[in-house]
Amino acid sequence: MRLAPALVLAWAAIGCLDLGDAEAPPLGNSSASNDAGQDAGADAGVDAGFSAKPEVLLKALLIDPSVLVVAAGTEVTFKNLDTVDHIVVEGIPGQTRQPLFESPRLAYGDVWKYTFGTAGEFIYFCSTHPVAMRDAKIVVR
Ligand SMILES: [Cu+2]
Repeated sequence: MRLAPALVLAWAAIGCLDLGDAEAPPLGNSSASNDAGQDAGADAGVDAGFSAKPEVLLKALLIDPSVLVVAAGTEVTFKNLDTVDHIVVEGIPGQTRQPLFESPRLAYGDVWKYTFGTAGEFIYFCSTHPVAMRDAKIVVR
């Protein structure tokens, strides 16, 4: 199939809008691909790639970011920026099994680091605020 350049441009623009967070379609070598690449680049990076920084902030009784994506073997930093204490625990509130990881009690400014050695998705919560701070996730690839 052969498309007129103007049609390719229009398709690229529509594709960019429609796809939004999805993967950008593989475009040809026209200038449209450069434009689309720039527009979609940030979103595609967030969706497909790793988080910019392997760091989780415990702030305002929130876990930020709620989903962190890292490569296997990454050491993730958890930092408490609240004046109340937090304890980061793998799993969900109320579970009876032993968590895969559990931080010490973190006071304001405290940092705790944990290395995620194997791929998987690890849900965690704060055991001092199990209602407000739960269902956060570390995705390890
Ligand atoms: Cu907490």
